[in-house]
Amino acid sequence: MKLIATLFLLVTSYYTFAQRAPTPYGPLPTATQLKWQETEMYCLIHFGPDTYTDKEWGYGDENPQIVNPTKFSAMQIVGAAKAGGFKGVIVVAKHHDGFCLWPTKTTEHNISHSPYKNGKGDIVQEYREACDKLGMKLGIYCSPWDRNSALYGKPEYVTEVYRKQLEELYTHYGPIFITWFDGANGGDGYYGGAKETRKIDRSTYYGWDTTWAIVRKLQPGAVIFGDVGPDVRWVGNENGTAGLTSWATYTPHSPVDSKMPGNGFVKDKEGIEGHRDGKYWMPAECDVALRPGWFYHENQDTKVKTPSELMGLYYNSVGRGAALDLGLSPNRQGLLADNDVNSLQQFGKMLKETFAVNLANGATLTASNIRGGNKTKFGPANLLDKDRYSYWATDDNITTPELIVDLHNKKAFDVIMLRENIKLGQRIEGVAIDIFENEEWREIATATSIGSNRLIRLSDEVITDKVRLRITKSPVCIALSDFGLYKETRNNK
Ligand code: FUL
Repeated sequence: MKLIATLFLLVTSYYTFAQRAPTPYGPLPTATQLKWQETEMYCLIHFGPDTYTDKEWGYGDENPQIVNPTKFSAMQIVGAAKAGGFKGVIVVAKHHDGFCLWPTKTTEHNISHSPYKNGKGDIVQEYREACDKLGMKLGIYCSPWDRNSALYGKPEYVTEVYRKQLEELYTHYGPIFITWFDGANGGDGYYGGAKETRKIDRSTYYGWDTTWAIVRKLQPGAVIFGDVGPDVRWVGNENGTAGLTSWATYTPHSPVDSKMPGNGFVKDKEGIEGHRDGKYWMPAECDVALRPGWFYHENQDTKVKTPSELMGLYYNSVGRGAALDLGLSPNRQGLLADNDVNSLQQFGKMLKETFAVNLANGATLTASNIRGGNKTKFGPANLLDKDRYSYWATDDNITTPELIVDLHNKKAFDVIMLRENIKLGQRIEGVAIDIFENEEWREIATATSIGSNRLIRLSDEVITDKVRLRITKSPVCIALSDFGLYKETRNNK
């Protein structure tokens, strides 16, 4: 009897072990960060006095009367973003010139003093409604630096103006998915007529912990973006490009050892690659404008990025586990110009066509190891089921497994997609991909960081009926969730 009981115990503990998911590795994303990772691409819309003065940074003395977008259509703008495959828009509700696109109680320098809709306009609200109609997400950027405010530089600006503006924006416009904090801070400006240079201590002035607490309280579903995160980091450039190696983990470092880092006060170039041993889950966002400038300038009408250029940016951002945040610039009428609309539309089409069919679907997958032999839970079939969180995992001591993908027929592809189940952290540090050609394996690509999404774009298409994925480096057993092979739709523009 005793023997049977012991055997029973042994068998059940073996199966319990076999069912046990791998232990998570390193910092992990929160539920809001996971949603943001899935959002992948959104736009950042700059419109305001600069649109009318042809500037990028208004001084703060602009007359609200100049802002009059007689044909403003949030539907046209958000609709063009949607056609481009973007899932949301971030509205620049106030830029450095201090002009507020919503009728705020905090300053006279706002849309209600412009002729737009006879002073009854609320552009933030119009974006909210367009987003709701089109199934798009809304985000908000309210510039900390305010070149109009007489109080800028004093503590009261932060407590009585800036934080009150955030409270208005986070209270009256429904749920937002991201709140965007800019790093450009302090310098010369109008400042209520003082017309002087005001410097602030970028490390302490905004009291970021207290400011972020407003987001957490009023918009718990929003991630916070900034040079120092805390949820999403700036990538450290405005080229739309994360590092070829880009870790989701990061520790913001201050340029001055004795001071805390802050937005505009961080070793920002470290954001390009992140840190493998970073203390926080803080993936990168890559912001880049569709035109050379963030605001509309007529003389840039012919310099709109082409669909192919946008495709390149997509690989360099989303394809490296980061997000793509593309700047859009409505013109003086309050519309996106034709070139911008066309480029977005064609880019959206290319993207959709490229990723419509995973050429690995229907393949036979053979893994060198499956965790606990449990095919259903941890087998490689999970790589093709379109669920970002079901995954192929190996036993704890197996860190460099292989997977053979038998496509049965010869297929041509030039993009490889890999994704980890990031609920278990970022685990893999190196992979190699081979194709079977002339009766032997030939290596065609290698990559380092994988994380939420990794797209390897080959310079030329390859044709094969068998692909091999080798995990070459991982500190712990793997948890890979997706494998894809795609043929890119290219055009010459
Ligand atoms: C920068 C700002 O200074 C630019 O004007 C623009 O808003 C860009 C998105 O962020 O830091």
